Amino acid sequence: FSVTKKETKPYEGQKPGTSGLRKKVTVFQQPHYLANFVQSTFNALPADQVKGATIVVSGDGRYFSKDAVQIIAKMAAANGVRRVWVGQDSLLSTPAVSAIIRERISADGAKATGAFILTASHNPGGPTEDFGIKYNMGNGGPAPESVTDKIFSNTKTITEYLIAEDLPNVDISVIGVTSFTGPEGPFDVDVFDSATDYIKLMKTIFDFESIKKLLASPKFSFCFDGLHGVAGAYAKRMFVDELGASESSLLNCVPKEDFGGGHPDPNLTYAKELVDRMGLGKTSNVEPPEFGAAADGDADRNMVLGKRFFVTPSDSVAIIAANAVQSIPYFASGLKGVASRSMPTSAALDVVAKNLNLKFFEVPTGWKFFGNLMDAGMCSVCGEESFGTGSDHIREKDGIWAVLAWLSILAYKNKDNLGGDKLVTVEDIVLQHWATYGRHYYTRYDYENVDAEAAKELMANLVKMQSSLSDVNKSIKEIQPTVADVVSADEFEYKDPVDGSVSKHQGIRYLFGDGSRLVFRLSGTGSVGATIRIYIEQYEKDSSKTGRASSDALSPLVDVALKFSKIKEYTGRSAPTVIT
Ligand code: VG1
Ligand code: CO
Repeated sequence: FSVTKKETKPYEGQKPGTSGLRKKVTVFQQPHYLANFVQSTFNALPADQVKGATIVVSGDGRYFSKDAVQIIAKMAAANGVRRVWVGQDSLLSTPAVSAIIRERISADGAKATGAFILTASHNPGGPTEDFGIKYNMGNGGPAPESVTDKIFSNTKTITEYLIAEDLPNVDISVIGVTSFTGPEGPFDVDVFDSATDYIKLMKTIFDFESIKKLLASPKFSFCFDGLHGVAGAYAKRMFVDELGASESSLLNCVPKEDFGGGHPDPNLTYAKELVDRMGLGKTSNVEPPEFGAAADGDADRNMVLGKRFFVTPSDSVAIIAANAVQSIPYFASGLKGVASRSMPTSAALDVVAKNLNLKFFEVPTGWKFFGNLMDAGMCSVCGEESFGTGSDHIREKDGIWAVLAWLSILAYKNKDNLGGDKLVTVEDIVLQHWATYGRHYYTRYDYENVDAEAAKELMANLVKMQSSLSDVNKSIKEIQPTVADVVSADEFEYKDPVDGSVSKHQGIRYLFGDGSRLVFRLSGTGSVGATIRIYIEQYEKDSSKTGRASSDALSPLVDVALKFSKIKEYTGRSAPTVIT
């Protein structure tokens, strides 16, 4: 093949958000739009991570992925990349990409130095929906802000990019290596099975035999919803072939370019079919399974449900941390001293960390902040309120890992009981956890796609109000006289303890005397307008009061959050789009 230099002009707005660049497919289909971003990324990397390098290119299989893979392969070839690794049909979950960067070795001993992950995660897919791209580094984690800032600044000045226009398209539905020769030497496209490396890694972490026994127990029943995302490329191999679950326990596990027209977001609103099946939605006469779970489009998120019971993600990570050492072989020698969570995530994990005498870190939203801590051996288990849970086995959150973690905990708690009358259930485990550690009532209100200017003004007002706590408390008391006082208020700022880098403006916090919190942030993953997130949390230590309905317990604080922020006045919205 030969190399062509193409002239181009910068596009505005190619700033990577919380997790890469996410826009409508139609935006990505503009001439050179994707190419500009890819070249800007190559130009932001050290030369040895491009020339002669091995790079992974794949994603959640959403619409436009197959075109994007071919464009990126041609550009990689032209930029001197030695080979690209592609999951069959361009399918690789975000956690599997991370695992492949870290674990996979080519026949000649090469390892990948990075990856283009093609996903917009939980955003809908299809010709009029979203596409996304992000770059992960050699440690398997999302590029840090120092790199994404460089990529963004390159997109603002780009004038040309390199592409091997005459490189034929490679059939990525077929496993195998296709080799080419260019001006600088050989270039390979290596298409491989999407699931093998990932399953191999999971086997080194979990005790598959004990999970198998649990799934085989007549008392236990299991259900997994792939929401038509990339999790489907793993679910049958993992849960059916390896662990012995029945095929009928898998829902929506055929990956589709448009996610079946749905919103591949594992929460109580969008994972409707699973929610109904678990007895939390439409009533039915069929007895729900004991355990249910779902993953998002790129399978890095998870939702865990028991029979008629929802586990909040903030509780989930706390419970995994509290039980990891006994239940999961990977952690048998102890957690590396540290658990950590993103700032808006509830403090349930903090209480566990304190109890187990583990140091813990509070980082800004987005998985990239966990990577440095993990690389430095400071963090084993971490999680986010947004249905993200994971550990230092890779550098992304990991939906299927979280399911296996919960199955491991259930297997451990029931190991002498599989033939008994009644198994220890998901609900039992959570109630026991609350009895030991107290409960963090928690909810998040999302106002999606609101006017960006209005959102900015609302946030600016919340920052301005922070200058006088006495005024804050006066107006809060007028809304709800019974809530505690706000004792501090700030914008969250994080100094990375490993590299000293500082991230500012990471969310507006109002902290109450009784441990309650209100947090306000703008989403960094949307593709149009702005999304305002309000996080509402209240801690209850008294075990006689941990059994209330979450919405009842939180109702005064919710009232304060909505009225104090004047959300209706600013946005014209009388209700959130999604409540989790
Ligand atoms: C959201 C979540 C955040 C998560 C991010 C990426 O970001 O709140 O916790 O890390 O999505 O997840 P934001 O900026 O929209 O609040 V994923 O599964 O979309 O890669
Ligand atoms: Co995701």
